[in-house]
Amino acid sequence: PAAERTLVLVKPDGVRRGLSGEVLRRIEAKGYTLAAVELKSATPELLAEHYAEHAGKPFYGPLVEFMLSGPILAVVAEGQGVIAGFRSLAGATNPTEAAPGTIRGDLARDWGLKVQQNLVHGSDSVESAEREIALWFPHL
Ligand code: DAT
Ligand code: MG
Repeated sequence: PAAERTLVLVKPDGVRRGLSGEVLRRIEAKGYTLAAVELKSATPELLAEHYAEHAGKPFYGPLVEFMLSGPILAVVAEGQGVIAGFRSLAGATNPTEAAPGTIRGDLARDWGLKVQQNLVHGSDSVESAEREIALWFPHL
């Protein structure tokens, strides 16, 4: 696989639950490198761009509201195949369906919660990764 960079976000539920370090640990344990790590507050404008592909979907409003509910740890991770590799580490979008051993499978829950509270975001393609890194880290 090619050397790549991906955008990882530890979402507000992950930061609130003190799981930022656990997510960083799993990224590093897999052999990826941390190129940037910064605690940020999202804005509606930033999220409108970040989640542009989901605009108009039924879960869009609750998703944006949730992403504004607290600080987010924004991370750029580097390594060969890291875009697909981090999505494997993250597991399926729905925490109930995410396999044990994955970040979402081990650590996220959705009893009484919503699918959007699935702890992490990871870019899904080279194009998304470049676009999302430019949004969250304009100086990189
Ligand atoms: P992923 O984050 O696995 O790339 P996605 O890009 O399809 O998933 O969706 C972005 C986020 O939106 C996802 O992390 C959680 C939320 N979401 C997706 N599908 C949903 C659904 N059916 N109901 C509620 N939230 C959903
Ligand atoms: Mg996605």
